[in-house]
Amino acid sequence: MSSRRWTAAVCGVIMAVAAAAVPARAANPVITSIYTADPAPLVVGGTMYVYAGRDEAPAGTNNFVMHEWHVLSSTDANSWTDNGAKASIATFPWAGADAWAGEVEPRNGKYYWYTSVNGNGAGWMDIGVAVGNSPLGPFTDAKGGPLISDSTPNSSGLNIDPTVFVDDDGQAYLYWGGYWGPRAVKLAADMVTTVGSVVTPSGLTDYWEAPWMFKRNGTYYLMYAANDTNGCVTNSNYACQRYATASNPLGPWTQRGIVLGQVSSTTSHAGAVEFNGQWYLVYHTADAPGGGNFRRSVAVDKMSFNNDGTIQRVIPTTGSSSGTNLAGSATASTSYVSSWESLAAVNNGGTPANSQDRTHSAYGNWPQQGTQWIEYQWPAAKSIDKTSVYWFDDDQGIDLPASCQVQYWNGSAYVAVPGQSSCGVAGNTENVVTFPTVSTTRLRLSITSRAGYSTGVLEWKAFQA
Ligand code: FUB
Repeated sequence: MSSRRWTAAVCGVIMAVAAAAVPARAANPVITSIYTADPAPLVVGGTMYVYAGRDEAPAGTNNFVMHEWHVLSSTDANSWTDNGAKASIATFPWAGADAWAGEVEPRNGKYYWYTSVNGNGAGWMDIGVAVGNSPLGPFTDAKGGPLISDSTPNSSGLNIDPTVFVDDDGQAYLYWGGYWGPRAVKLAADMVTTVGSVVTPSGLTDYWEAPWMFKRNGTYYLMYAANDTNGCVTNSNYACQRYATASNPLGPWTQRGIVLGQVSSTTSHAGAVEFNGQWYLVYHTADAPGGGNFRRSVAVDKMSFNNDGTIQRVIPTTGSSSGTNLAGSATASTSYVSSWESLAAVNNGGTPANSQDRTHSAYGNWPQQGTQWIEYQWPAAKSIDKTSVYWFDDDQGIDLPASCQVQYWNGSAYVAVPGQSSCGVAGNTENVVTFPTVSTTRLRLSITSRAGYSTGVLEWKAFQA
């Protein structure tokens, strides 16, 4: 089982943002001007809106830093606009941090925005609800306090990730929960009051977090993030999207399979919506330039159903992400790292000022000499045609190397990447190596020291072809 814990980020002063719409390019990720996560789609008329948290974590920060939610929009699911922050922690006067996942549900001409937010009181995460008169707001707190908190009887171990669904008979349902704890409760017609007891839905096999509820042809679907290694992920720090179906909105549910496999970010959070006659899956990855587990980006791909109502697995498209540094989404390993140095330095996105700059930490292998290596591994094959390395030189036991070579895993062994340009060993600069594209899950940098010295690296990048 995963040992992940979502660490609360320190909250700063929240600034109200009145941003002008920012046009974006087509292809995934759909927006790269900011990092966006936990998307929740909503179709109103001819527009698809996507409500998403903003990942603000600086490169190298291993916590969520999230203060506000943005609204993205598109009229063709291809070209996207960032309409700016339409809600923030300041929308909820009783809250103070962690603008995590949310979803907007329309009712009676109003738009109810259910969010995960840190209530800063007893317990940790709560579910709040804001209301607005249009899909773009303005939104204000609709309740004056949490709708769900740790003091709600039978609440989840982590009260996050609300999804709200209004059935054809007008009954509204709220689903939520993290830490393997899905929960559901009815909502009153006012959309801000719960009705009856909180129930624990049954049949959501391997449920981890991030539920998404919808109905199609009379069948209820509940999609959710799972992190089992029974076909879902190769490493339970990651997640996939499973789904279940039911003939009743409160279950019991039957798990049906995987909609989306493991993505490049550890978290996986998705929503599904029909727009202009086509179903779409909206999810997040770490695929944007400089992206990572806390610097995620929204992606959109088509989703299809089989005749029997089961969902075909979505094949993520990456569009024109050529040139993206893939290192942030890789798991790094090494032949040796000194106990006081940090392997995490190599792919934390730092920009060294010079080869002595430890600002973003440093990888070093003192007292080893001769040939050592660092390596990246991805859960799925990447197409790579360039790397760059910034060497660490502490003017003591670690010096610039004598030579280096880029290698890749060919399925059975590490071999030199064919046709690579010279692997540079200069200090105070990025040493770029180019080569004909290789498709691989594992890339290695083999480093040979100068006699009497060890070697080190401040940053190693691997670029998508
Ligand atoms: O973005 C913060 C949290 O990460 C969300 O609430 C979860 O669903 C996961 O994506």
